[in-house]
Amino acid sequence: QQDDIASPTIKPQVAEPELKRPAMYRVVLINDDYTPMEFVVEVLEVFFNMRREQATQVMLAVHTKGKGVCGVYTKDIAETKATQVNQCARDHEHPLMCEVEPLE
Ligand code: TYC
Repeated sequence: QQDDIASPTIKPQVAEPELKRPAMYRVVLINDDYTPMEFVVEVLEVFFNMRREQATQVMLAVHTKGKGVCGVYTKDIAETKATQVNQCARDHEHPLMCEVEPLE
């Protein structure tokens, strides 16, 4: 009987702190031949809160390199931003494409 007390089968439940950081995702803009540069700059200003100078730099980087990062966010926010950009592009009849890719 004493052994049962010394080696209990019910372990005390100790709450461990949850300290994991959320997975992060890149929102990426893809180059194409038809979307006007000015439209891309405005998209970066409106949806990614960039100033005109930075928006212009990112747009030109996408234009020359083929794609470029607009920002890094948690999954829900990244997917919402990409959806908003793609919808806005469709609304204005531009082929601009925005994608989400996991970081790491
Ligand atoms: N290549 C386009 C042009 O010459 C501009 C552009 C830049 C389009 C970035 C899409 O993601 C893009 N008008």
